[in-house]
Amino acid sequence: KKQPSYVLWFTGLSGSGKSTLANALEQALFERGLHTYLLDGDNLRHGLNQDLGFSETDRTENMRRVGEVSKLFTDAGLIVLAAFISPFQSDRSFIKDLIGEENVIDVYLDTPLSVCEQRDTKGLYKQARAGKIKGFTGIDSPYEAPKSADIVFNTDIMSVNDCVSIILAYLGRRLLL
Ligand code: GGZ
Repeated sequence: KKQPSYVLWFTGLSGSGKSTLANALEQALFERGLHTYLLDGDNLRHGLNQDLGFSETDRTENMRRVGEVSKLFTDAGLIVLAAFISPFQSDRSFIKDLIGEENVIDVYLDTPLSVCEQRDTKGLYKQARAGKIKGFTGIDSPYEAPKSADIVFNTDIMSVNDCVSIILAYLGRRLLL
């Protein structure tokens, strides 16, 4: 049986839990015999997008390229998990137009800034507050919250496992597993 192919698009602040959740979900999909590919800021910004910074123009270009790559991987029959801050509504809409609205499921990690900042796994918020990083999302660069995401989680009050179960149930209902 041919597996369904589509994009799971994770959006949210730095430290909101996008990569953690995308990784856990990828593992669960793998265990179901599904073929996936995970794209995130880490693997793309070190390679394909190493020429891009964090200006609004560069973030938009980051999204455009990620969108095109996601489209190629879905054409190849994979489930793509894309984890990017993707702060701008217009860029997220562009992705849906490019790949087809019905083929993109957006998962909004609505974790409060205060919680992301407290986690500060890489110490980036601290540097942003100190003015050592300029244009940091949530501090001095905007994050436009999605108004109609398919799935919304606050990872401050939800465990990774619960989030994974909810997404799997959602995908099951839409016959995407
Ligand atoms: C936001 C930044 C910045 C600035 C470096 N603003 O927590 P992280 O470290 O691992 O994830 C963040 C990552 C964001 O890359 P994306 O490609 O997801 O961003 S976007 O969708 O906006 O293009 C963070 C790190 O890069 N980082 N500087 N100024 N995040």
